[in-house]
Amino acid sequence: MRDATPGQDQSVHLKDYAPVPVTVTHVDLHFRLDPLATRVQARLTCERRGPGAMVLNGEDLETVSLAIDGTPLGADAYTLDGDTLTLHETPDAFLLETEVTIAPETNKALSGLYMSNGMYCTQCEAEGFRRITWMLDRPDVMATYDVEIDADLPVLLSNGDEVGQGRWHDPWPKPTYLFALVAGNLVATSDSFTTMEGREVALNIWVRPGDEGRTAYAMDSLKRSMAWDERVYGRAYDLSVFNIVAVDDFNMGAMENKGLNIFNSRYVLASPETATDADYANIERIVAHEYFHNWTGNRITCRDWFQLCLKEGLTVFRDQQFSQDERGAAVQRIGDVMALRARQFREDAGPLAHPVRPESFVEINNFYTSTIYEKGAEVIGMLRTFVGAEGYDAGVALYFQRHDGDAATIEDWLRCFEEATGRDLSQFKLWYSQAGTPRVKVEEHWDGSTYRIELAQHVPDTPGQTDRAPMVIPLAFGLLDASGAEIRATEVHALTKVTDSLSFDLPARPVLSILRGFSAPVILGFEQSDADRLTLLAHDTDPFARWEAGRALAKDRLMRALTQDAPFDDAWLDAVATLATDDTAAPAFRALALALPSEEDLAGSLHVAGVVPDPDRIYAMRRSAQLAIAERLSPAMSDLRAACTTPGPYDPCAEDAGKRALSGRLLGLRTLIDGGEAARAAYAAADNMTDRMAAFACLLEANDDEIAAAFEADWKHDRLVMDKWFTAQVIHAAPRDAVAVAERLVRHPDFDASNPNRFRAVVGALAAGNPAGFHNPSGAGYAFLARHLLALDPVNPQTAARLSQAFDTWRRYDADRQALIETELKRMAGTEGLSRDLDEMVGRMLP
Ligand code: B3K
Ligand code: ZN
Repeated sequence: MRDATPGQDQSVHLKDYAPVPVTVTHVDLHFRLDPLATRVQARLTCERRGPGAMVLNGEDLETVSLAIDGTPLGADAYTLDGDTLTLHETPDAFLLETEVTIAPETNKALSGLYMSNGMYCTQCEAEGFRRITWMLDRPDVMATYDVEIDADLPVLLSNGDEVGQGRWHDPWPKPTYLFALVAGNLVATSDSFTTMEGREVALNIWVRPGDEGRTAYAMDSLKRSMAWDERVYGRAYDLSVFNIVAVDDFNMGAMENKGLNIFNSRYVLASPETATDADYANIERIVAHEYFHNWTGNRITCRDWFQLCLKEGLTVFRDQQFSQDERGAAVQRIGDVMALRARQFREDAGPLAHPVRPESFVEINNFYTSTIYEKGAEVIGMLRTFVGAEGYDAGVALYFQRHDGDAATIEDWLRCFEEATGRDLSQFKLWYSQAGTPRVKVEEHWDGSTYRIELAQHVPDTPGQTDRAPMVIPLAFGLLDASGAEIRATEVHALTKVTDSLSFDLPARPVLSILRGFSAPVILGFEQSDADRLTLLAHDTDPFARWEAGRALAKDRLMRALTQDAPFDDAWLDAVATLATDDTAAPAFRALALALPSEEDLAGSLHVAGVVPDPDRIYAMRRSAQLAIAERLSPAMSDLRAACTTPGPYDPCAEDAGKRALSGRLLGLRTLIDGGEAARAAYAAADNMTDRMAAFACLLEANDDEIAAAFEADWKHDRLVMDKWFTAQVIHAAPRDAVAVAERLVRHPDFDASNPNRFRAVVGALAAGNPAGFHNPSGAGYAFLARHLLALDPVNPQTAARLSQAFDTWRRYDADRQALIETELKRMAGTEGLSRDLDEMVGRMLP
């Protein structure tokens, strides 16, 4: 239980937003760095904007002095109360000078100024700046900054342009959350970029000495991102330097601090020997995402944290567009939809469901969710579909022009589209306030000459929300004839009412291809015939719909196997084999088509169908389906695998990565038949980490007793590779062994709970990567997770709270499992001194 005044509501509400009475327009900071006693002197240029006292935020600060316009503050001029400093009476314009000391070395929460491997670094979003000095720590207070860093270290970085050794000036007004400082013994890979405005920008990627050979791909991604944002959105970079720093201890992926992005080292460092194709793709995507924030987030920021999707949803949408352009639209879109369904649909279906723009929170760090990010991106995509590509471009252009330099709201954003296109977006706006994944029911009717589609929408109840209004649901669809030829190209029907229908006069009953490109984040209730799905799988011109048809067939088989013990039929296995061997289809697409719905997906679908999921049975049934596919493909296997070889040295390009993805998938199937023989050969022959990891995973699945030790001996020295080693052993353990494997790994000398990557590599892997292992009927998986979350919480509450989300599906399971999970949730809730972060998460998950 958190120490809080009993009965006091700790929530912050959107409806309570009020601007500050006194603002800060310029911040002048002087740092004298020291691990245990860093001195921070701040000079804040303050201006009155309305009536009321100035209330500054501060956390874990040792206050040394306070003065206004050079005069020290008398004891009655201010109140220091916990985490706030209230100045009772202030002039209309004044200079507030403060001096505090902080201890970066002991800051293991990794928020504010902290140390990682001897390097000083910062993380201020969302509310970390208050752990550095007294300030109005909220996004609608935007100031210019001058920073001076005093330390005996070779590299001293902050935001903006360098104006002297360790001295930085940031001319662009920014909120506190974009502040950054880095100091340490670092080396840079440098390059440059000339903007479309002719500005020469120095680009540096700073890493620890020894890592400089692994920065090339991040640099290449950065330059392509800069060119793309100019070409597609007309946005150019606006400072003389852009710095990226790689840090080993980091709570999330990366951070878009103005001119000084700080990255988790796993999303910067890559070499063919140490990084997989997925790592390369993530580096490209995250470098782009943080760079794109320079306009969508930094130049135009959020008025308050309730508007978080304004920058995150839009920036995810932009990075998805970029990845589609760089890597191929079809495969990228399918991957993005798979991730949305796995994380966001799950979130929307459980106790943590919340709208894209939440109305209240206790700890904002708990709201950096898949709903804000990925559903937020889908909402932008729907907006673009709804107003058309030209309307979207016009709305975005107006947004940049009108709001540059502002802390904006969703209302500001939507108004730009209404004005630019003349469309009324009031119903569309419900996507920001109504939580839950809408269901769209589709029924077809054919009377011999008219084909009619009946549509009905419904938004299920979510915590605190019932009886929702109908939403605007853009449904992209096309029609095929029975031979698979397209008879109507894609058009978009906006479903705006609860029910609606569409009719077409046609000579024969068509095949409907609906929700093309996944045009809306909804769950379709459409009992389409096998014959129609097979036609779509073979012929649909929309690659997403084609993949989806295969997915629906596979899911249907697995669901029937799980609920009725139905065998896997030849028609389905033949269709899978036909697609797998279709060399006119891209290997990456075929790899995706061979992937069965995940255990988690099946558990969620069973729950929706009113069946209690049994994780062990799901695991076993998926394995039998894989075995059936493996047997069906067996005669073609050697030829198929041979066709996946990539010529020449490793190249992370999408085309080669697609071949490796298919090759890895085939090796997994092969291993089910040969017990690991092919995988052993593949492991020995691998000359890159993608192939090596694929073979390693197969060998773990095949219970090879020696492979983990062999891998460790080769890679012990490499932290990022060892993270993979930890994770793979947990997720590829047999369900009954998974907890024991995780228990063994947390006792490994290289396990370090205070490093978030390593903590996630073991504890997160069990909670999210081995469902049947986590849901072990003994409850050992639940106890393991709760124990580690409770141990981490006092040290790093953000990461502990984030991983607690693994419990959010607990209501799906049988009474015994529910009781076991409830015990753990209650144990956590009842723990003295629980962080605000974990307390809020556990409280939302308990009834
Ligand atoms: N804006 C950061 C996320 C900050 C998370 C704070 N708990 C990274 C990003 O979305 O680009
Ligand atoms: Zn972001």
